Amino acid sequence: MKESQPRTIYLKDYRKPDFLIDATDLNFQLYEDGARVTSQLHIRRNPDADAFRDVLELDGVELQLERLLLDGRTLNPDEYQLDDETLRLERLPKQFVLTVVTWIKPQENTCLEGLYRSSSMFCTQCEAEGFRRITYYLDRPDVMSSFTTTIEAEKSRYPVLLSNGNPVASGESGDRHWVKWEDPFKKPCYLFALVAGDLEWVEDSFTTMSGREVQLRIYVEPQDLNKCSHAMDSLKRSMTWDEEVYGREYDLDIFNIVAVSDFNMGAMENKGLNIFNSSCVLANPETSTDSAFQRIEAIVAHEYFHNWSGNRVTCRDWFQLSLKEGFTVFRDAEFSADMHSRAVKRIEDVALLRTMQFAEDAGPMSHPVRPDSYMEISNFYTLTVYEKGSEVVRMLHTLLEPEKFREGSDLYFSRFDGQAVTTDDFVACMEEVSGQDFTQFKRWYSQSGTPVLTVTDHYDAETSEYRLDVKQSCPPTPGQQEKQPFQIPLAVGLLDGSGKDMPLTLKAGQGDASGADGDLTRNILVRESEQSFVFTGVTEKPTPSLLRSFSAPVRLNYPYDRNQLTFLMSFDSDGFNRWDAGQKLAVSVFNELINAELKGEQVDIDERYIDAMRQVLLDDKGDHAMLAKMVQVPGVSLLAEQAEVVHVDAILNARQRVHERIGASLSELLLSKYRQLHAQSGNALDSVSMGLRAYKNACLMLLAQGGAQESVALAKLQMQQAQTMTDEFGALAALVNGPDIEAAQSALADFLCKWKKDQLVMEQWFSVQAASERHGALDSIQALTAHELFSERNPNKVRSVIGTFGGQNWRHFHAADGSGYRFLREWIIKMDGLNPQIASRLLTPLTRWRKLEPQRSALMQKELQEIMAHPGLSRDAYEVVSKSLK
Ligand code: 0A1
Ligand code: ZN
Repeated sequence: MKESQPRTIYLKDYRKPDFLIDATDLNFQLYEDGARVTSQLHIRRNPDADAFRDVLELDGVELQLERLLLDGRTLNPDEYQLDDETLRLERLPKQFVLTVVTWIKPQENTCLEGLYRSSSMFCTQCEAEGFRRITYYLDRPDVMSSFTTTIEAEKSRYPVLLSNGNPVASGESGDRHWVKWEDPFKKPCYLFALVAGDLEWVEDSFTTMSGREVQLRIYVEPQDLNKCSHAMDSLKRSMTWDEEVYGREYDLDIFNIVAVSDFNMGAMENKGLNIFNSSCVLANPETSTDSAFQRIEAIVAHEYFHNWSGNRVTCRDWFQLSLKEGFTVFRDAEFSADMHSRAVKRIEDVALLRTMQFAEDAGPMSHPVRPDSYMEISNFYTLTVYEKGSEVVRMLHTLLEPEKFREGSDLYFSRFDGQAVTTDDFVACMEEVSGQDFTQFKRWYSQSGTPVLTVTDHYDAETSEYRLDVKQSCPPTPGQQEKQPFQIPLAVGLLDGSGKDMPLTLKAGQGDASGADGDLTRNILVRESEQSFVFTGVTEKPTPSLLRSFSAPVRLNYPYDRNQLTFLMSFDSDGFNRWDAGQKLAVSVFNELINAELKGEQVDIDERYIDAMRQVLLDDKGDHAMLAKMVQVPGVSLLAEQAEVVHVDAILNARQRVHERIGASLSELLLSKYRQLHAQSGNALDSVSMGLRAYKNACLMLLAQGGAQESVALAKLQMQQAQTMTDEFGALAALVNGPDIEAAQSALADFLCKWKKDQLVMEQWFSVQAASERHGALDSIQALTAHELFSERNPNKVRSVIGTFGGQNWRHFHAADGSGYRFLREWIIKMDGLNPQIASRLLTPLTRWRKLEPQRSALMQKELQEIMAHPGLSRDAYEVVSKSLK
């Protein structure tokens, strides 16, 4: 914890390292009261240093230095300087071996960075700057070294000893044993990993495209052995996909995954030894929902894909984080789209982007995809770096089209293999293969904020010309008042009166577009702040379908009327835009209700919205996963994000009215749809069955939220008879959000009784209550935090209760008396003393205080000020709070 104000690090200050570490030999002796780490660093001056300074500054945090040797000679304390974060040595030879012996205490490590304990094992998390909690090192990603790692521990407690690469030697003495690992690939220390524990594993193998056999293992605690097969299958599918789509082959003889229960994030791509939050890898149909299955498949793929996009080619500095994360998210999204429904995957990703990333981009922590400064890098593992970064790569993919994009990625991987590079290097490869100039495009990396596209149109029946007038702007964001225009691919289709796509011909000299004349979708290229595009041969006034498949991460304004939206919902050939038309319709209906309520007026719910829902429910041919998305009512977070000022009560009342109205008008249809889907859905794990279950449970939830009493009996029965967790949990959620409180309470009790031994199922049980308007009042939340299965040391539990309450429970978190805010503040302060990364993430909902109506805004601000005044606040929390209050 820091007393003084943390320092800001700037991209513009980047300098190459003065020293390089060619080889790193590590030796870990693990004990019950601590660990001794001996590291031998083979160091030399960097011949390419910007301006060589003969001062070696090694990073180190909370280390006890036991010995320091230079070329075998022990150094006296007056031969080096040591402070809380640095070990400094001067007047060094050109090349030398530094031996560092440190004593660390994994047992007392509650921040879960560096080496720590989870259950009965030792494990590590080094990204971004955790390695400095293990030993003194040049903890920066552009210092790449070869590693050997010897782990020694008590044999009976820790029969499994793992690190990166391949095991090359092992031995025993007395009750202790050791294993030596060698990683042939140079890597930055953030990719280092170690695991020691009493683990079991499932094993499989994969033959790569060049015919090499790779041994695959997933290590778990013994009770979880029956939850590994899905991750293993996902891994093999990912390996095949990366060979087929990117030509990328795995490079070691072993690929290991370990599941740990205490983990700050989802998973980590350590070279050859991926470490996963158990919730992101373990699954079986009895204990895991279909969404969990899909999430696991995507995360396994994501971490595996990092082996090339991240590990073989890594980041020069942490400002380049999106180089690996944006690209890898794009890769995993395409993988999931290929495995399941492309449109549904796109809908899910865009929904996340629009609710969460847009909010981030409009808030006090707004930053470019490539940030230009930070205080604590852990705060920049954000939706902007990951999801918006992926959208930026997607736009490059669109601009190049698949073949050229693949050429560009081949060039990138071959040119920079084994190097630490920048997002500019990545874009340069795409420029080189395509001959396009991406100078303007690169503003997507350097400018923050969500661009707004305002489109109007004009049809001229006489000339058969249709003109789109496009304006772009981007609101000011912290540190960036003025923005330059972006290069935006805007995918357009034009529907004729019967709902068919018209062939598109762009008038020459009116801007450019990808594709060819006659195509049904064209990506017009918006580059100016105001620009017009003219289509010729348009024989009737069309309905435009704009931003198809969400071709750019922008807010789009076009004055659609509700009839046009229902028309697009039925006929747009772009699945994403069919769904989006429904969203736009719903949001416009909600806004009408909200605005009326604020003026003290009463308006009726537009019948066209209810009708549109009815049409979806009557659709017997559509893809069920897609229909499940189409019937979803926009969440409070989306409505809040789109509002200028958030009036919580008005939004909640509008939602209640809409739910009641759906209940009153559509219950019968929902019931019969539910019954029909229930009879068909079964328990198989294929995409079709998952779609059926998703749609069925969406219908059940709408019935429950609409107050239909029938939903209670149906949900109870579904819960009793469920053969999958999707059905069991879907029913529980419907009861918890339904009209019968007693039924909900007894279902929660039964569920607890049945599943209390399964930590991951219990996380779901905690979060369904924490999110509930009915069951998540503050006293219930407090009771959850006192529950014997809750632990403040376990990030998943904290997220399930406190994170869910702050992020999703709009009714009780935003209680008008400020009690929800106070409660969150207390938890943030408590967590900050234990695990600053978690504390910092819990802060997010409070940082949105400026958008709320005045009373709530003031209450939230007051809590932030209290946190700010808390002595010893971590750098993580300090950065978020101080920027929020600015
Ligand atoms: N690179 C990982 C994410 C990750 C980042 C930080 C962590 O600890 C602080 C852990 C994981 C990924 O993208 O999956
Ligand atoms: Zn990643």
